[in-house]
Amino acid sequence: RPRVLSGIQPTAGSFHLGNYLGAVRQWVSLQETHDAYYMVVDLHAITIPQDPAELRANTRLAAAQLLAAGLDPERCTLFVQSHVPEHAQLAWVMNCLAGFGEASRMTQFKDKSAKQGADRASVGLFTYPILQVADILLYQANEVPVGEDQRQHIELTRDLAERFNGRFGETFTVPKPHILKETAKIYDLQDPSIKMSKSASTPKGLINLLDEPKATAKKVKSAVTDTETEIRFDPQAKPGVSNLLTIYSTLTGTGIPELQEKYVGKGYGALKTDLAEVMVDFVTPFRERTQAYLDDPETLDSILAKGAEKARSVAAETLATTYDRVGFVPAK
Ligand code: AQP
Repeated sequence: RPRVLSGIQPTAGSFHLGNYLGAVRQWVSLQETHDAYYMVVDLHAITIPQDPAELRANTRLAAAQLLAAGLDPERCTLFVQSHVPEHAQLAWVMNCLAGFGEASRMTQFKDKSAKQGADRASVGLFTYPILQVADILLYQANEVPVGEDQRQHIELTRDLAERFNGRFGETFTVPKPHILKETAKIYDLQDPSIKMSKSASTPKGLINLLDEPKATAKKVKSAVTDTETEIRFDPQAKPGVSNLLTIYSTLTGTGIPELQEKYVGKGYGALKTDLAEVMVDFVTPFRERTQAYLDDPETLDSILAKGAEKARSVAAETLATTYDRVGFVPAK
């Protein structure tokens, strides 16, 4: 079985619809066909200032949401990044292989550091993509299921894997991004020219899966569309309506042409009312399942402990080979 690896940050508490449709939904289906490793990336979460109690709670909350979304610990390896120390260890080696210039070209860093004021951004935020490189290479992943915003980081991973292999001998699998065209980028409901994001979206444009279903329905109903009336998938001319169609189509498994057919002669109001119902039907059981995992922290922690043990066995082997290749004397 080919291997996949991906991670999600525990920073925001609730996952948003972009995280789910762009990434987590793919994770669920890939566990059936791939040897799948999924993690809550708490090391990444401390690249911006964090409250320790919140981080601890949000890490368990993220794991609970992944299980509620359909990850099955019998079918995949689910773990917390800091439980596997090899991530930080391999990241150091990768930091020494990456060029300062190439790291400086990462657009996510530029965007995020600009928001904080460049001088205040941490060195950790700067090397965040290099830690991501280590995350992926440790597991010899063939594919990395992510949203479009992560493409540049996967490219960097490929470059560094090839550089290492060229310099020290074949060591790492060179991974490919697994990005589904339809859901690669879910857009903000109020400003469909930007991606839905926990930091850039306004509260009205961002659908958090754990919000009150009523509030979610309201956000869908007040989504920005355009001044026409026709319901047609055309991301260039009609980004708002097209975003709603993408969300509707993915959550219900109905093709976009079928949806267009269904709404011939109907207005945006009808589309929004129906999509609001679809959303409520999706988030209501999701919230309940998440809460059930949170109510049983022992089971949750033991799932994560088992996942970390399995992840470590793979990660330790890759790290040992890497240390040997770069010339470290083995510890006796
Ligand atoms: N709008 C989106 N459409 C499709 N995929 C998305 N992802 C995020 N936003 C969208 C994907 O979700 C996965 C997990 O993301 P993360 O935990 O690394 O968080 P992020 O990318 O930092 O999420 P945000 O909301 O985009 O955060 P900020 O605002 O801080 O940048 C990833 O696979 C990502 O591609």
